[in-house]
Amino acid sequence: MNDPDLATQRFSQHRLTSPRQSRNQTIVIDPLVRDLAGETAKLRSAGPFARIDLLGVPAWTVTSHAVARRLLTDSRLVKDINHWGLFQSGIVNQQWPLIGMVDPGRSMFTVDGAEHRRLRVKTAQAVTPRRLEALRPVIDELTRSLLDDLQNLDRVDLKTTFAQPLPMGVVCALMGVDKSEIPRQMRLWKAFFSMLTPQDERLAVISELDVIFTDMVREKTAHPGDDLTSALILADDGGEPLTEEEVVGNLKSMVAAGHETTIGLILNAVRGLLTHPDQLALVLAGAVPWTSVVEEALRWDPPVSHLLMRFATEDIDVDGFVIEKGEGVVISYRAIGRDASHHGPDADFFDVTRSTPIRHMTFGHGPHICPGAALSRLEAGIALPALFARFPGLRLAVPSAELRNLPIMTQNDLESFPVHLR
Ligand code: STR
Repeated sequence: MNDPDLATQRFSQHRLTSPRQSRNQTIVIDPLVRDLAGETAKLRSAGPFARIDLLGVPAWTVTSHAVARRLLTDSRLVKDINHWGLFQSGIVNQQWPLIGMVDPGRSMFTVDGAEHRRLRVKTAQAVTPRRLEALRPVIDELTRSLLDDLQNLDRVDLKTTFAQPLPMGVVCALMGVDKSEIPRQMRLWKAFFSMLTPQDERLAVISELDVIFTDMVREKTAHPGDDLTSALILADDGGEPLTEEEVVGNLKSMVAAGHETTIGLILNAVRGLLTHPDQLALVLAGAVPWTSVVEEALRWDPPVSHLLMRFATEDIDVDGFVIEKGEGVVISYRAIGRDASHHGPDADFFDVTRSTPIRHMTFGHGPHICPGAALSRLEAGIALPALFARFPGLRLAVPSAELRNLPIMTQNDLESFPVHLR
């Protein structure tokens, strides 16, 4: 179970190469994320398109900001897995460990066009400035109480004590998931995302999550509350109301996306600052706003390394490069954030004083652009200044190079984040 090679070996039956594909160099994405910086560099030098191997399954990835921007509004690239040739032929099936990332059931994450607008509009509408303002005191209060709990400690894991409980607490409050459910949510999503979880166990976790969320939607249908799940159930905009499956799908997506990504944002921002003390000093002196820290962390070290997946409904010619009908396309946001033709020759450097901090595309682009972007900015914008105000002497308890990524192929999240608070 902890043998690092197991995860890859199990899927050797999926290994396949067509003659056309084998002409290209293939970059194997490491399921255990042992060298993310090295992987990003390789992808960048192969760009704007790179052939990648996802546990034996081939796909294209896009590593160029400009090309990704074009493709993300191209209606010939869709999210419905039924357009994937390797899925149609059965080569990709329930045994592939990433199936739950690509085929999580019907939700705004998996449909396009008019159907997508119908599924998405209520969720996106709910994350309005007004709803966010209503959440601000919740975030303030949770931040304060987590920091209070750390008050008399010195060496702690900032992940389990702060970066993780904050976004999970916030998204559960937003969606109406009961507080008592949080430990179980954490355990299930951890198993869902980890590439070390055996596939039969992951499929059981997915079923368990489906049961939990379906029960919750039934309960809220009978007794609506003041939460986004109830709002999704009740929403009446003149169109077809969302089905139970659709509400469950959106709810699952929001809980998954709303915690796993924001953990990475908070930790990666803290790591950037602690490893660039001159820049931290500028921020603490008020010379650089916290918003610039958040945007630079999003660009330089995004919480999402690779976004799976889109499928070509017909051949798509991008400047002479053809994505063939039925092929799968990944967007590699971490490589895109380092695109020198967009961010300049210093793209590889963390620099909170950049004059164009917001030009990154880490939240995506086009119809599927992250509906939680404003919420994550709000959370990080509260959490980071509060953390450094409370513990101005905050420092890493291990060398930055020793921080390990979680074995989550698509995400950029850390195993733990040991710090000294004073
Ligand atoms: C996890 C499993 C599930 O039940 C529903 C979804 C849909 C939304 C996905 C989520 C997934 C995995 C993490 C994602 C999220 C949308 C944004 C988030 C991909 C597949 C990111 O990491 C960008």
